[in-house]
Amino acid sequence: MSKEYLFKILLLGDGAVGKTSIREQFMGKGFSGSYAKTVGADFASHKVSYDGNTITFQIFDLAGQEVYKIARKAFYKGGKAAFLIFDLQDPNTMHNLKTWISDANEFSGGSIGTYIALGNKADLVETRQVSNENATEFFQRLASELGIIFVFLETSALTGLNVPEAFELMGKRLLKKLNVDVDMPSGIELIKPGAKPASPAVSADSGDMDALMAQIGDISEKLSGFDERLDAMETRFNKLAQIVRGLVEKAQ
Ligand code: G3D
Ligand code: MG
Repeated sequence: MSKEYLFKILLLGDGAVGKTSIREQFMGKGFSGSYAKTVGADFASHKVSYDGNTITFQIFDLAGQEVYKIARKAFYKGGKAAFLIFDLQDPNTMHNLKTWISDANEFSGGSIGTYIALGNKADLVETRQVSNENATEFFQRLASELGIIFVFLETSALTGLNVPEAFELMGKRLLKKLNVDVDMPSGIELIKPGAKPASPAVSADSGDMDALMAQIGDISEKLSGFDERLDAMETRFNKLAQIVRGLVEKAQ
């Protein structure tokens, strides 16, 4: 049975990075219907279907920096997720995303829980100034600093590169948070908060320990996959690791 979902998502980022172009690319050139200019923000809605689940994306796109300052509370209210958009030609637009996130947190009252970063204008190869590695490093640092999970994709609103994919990923991440069973796109890497310190080497033998290690192995495997229930699993993982450390100490 197919169900219908409605998600308000925000396009955040400095002027001219390509927010409006990305939205237009996603909605198709010919769209004309549900589009209206509101104070400070453009609003459009677009319906798509993934694995039998129908999603209406309510897409809010800033219309201009100045007007936006007046209207930002209304703009962020009820937002579930945000695309953090920057221009691969301009590192400043990437660094400024930190401010966009803190604004989003403050003005949405914490309702925005899913972020996908888009390095846009990937088609402009000659003038590119941010490498994939630099961007990944930047978001890794930001993930650790803010305790947020990111996905980073390179897009081009001009050629359409990764634009439908970015919305599909966003839709599916949001569905997954609602415990809807969806197939996540393959090959997507999550950028998660800080690497955990390595567990101590286990040197003692014990039947109990083997069983515990098997569980830890199982959980580690799941952790490396795409799973929004990361926090709960990490807590379980850490508890089990603590028990194993206790057993190792006893055996020594
Ligand atoms: P904004 O909504 O974030 O302010 P826009 O940005 O969507 O208005 O885009 C700003 C300019 O960048 C536009 O050019 C637009 O055509 C261009 N642009 C957006 N995305 C891309 C992209 O992926 N590749 C290339 N090559 N250009 C892009 P103009 O000249 O109209 O100002
Ligand atoms: Mg715009």
